[in-house]
Amino acid sequence: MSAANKQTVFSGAQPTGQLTLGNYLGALKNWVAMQDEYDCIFCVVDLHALTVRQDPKALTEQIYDLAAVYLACGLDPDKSTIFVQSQVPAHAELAWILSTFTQMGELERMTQFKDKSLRHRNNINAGLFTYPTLMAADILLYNTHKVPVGADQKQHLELTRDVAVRFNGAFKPVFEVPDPLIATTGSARVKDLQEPNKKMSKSAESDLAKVMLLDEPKAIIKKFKKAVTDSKGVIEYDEENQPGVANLLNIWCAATNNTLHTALDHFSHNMYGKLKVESAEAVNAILTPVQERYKEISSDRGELQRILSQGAIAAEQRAEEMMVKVVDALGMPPRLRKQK
Ligand code: ATP
Ligand code: LTN
Repeated sequence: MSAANKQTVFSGAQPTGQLTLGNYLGALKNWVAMQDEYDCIFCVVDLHALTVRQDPKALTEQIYDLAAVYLACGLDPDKSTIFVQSQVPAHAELAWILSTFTQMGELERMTQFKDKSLRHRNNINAGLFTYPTLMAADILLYNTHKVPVGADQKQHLELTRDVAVRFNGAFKPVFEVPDPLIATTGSARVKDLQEPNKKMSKSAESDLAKVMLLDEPKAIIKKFKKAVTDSKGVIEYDEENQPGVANLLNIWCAATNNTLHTALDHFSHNMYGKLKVESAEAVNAILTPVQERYKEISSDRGELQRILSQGAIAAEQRAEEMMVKVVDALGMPPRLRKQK
């Protein structure tokens, strides 16, 4: 199928530090699988990362690092558009416009805003509050049909849809109204290994809580062995009463592409030790090749920059086509930038 007949997919992650197994199983693994069927656009959302204070030198490294991880996981610049958000200024421009179509009350309800303002009490900046309007701009700029994300992003996607419908209703149908694509299995919400009621997050303080994509195999085994379970001693799937065991089962399923049914068949009548070790081994089997590719890709910064510039040029052209329609709908003078 040619790109013209394919539906468009957009997704992104923030360059706020190394990715976790949660990012991989909840997002990246699914992105890679969509590249043939969809016209895919994958972004390093560096403007979003500014909502938490970043050191400039570290931010540069984190941006290239994340792009290298994208490629190492299997995102392919020959199939998909891969770029850095700040290199396409239309994202920030449309975000401003969309912020005027978003109510304060809607933004106040966002759980990510509430969580992050609790964690960064001395820097509750306006960008943290309007974060979802920038995310809506990312998505709506490209006539996106599908947005593959982890379950934590569902609320932001609902807001994006509401804003698109509101704008279209006020003027004319300019934006495609996107659908979220959230896995129905446990991989959409990988949990913290120490506090299995919380999502596994890059920014968790405890090292044992999160498995990083670039962790050494030995460290991964150690983290799984120390994962918090319970005192029941039976392997059953019960998210409420045995969240730690449920999380390990979900991770094993996602890493081996097995169903929960198979997992329960395989592990019932066993002790937690076997579940922990086999989950760690399954994770190592998928991460080791990613780590090898990452080493190779990140050693050539020039090539990485070339790929990202090529992606940004392609993205910019598409974004500009949308901005032409947006300013027209709003009644503002035509864009001066040349269309290619
Ligand atoms: P932070 O933890 O710093 O808030 P994050 O990892 O949640 O960051 P991103 O890097 O922007 O944020 O997330 C990239 C993608 O990974 C998103 O699609 C998000 O839904 C997904 N994701 C993040 N954590 C998990 C998790 N624990 N389980 C499943 N998917 C996740
Ligand atoms: N908020 C998202 C990252 C993100 C995103 C997007 C995801 C920014 N813009 C557009 C999908 C589509 C997160 O995962 N924390």
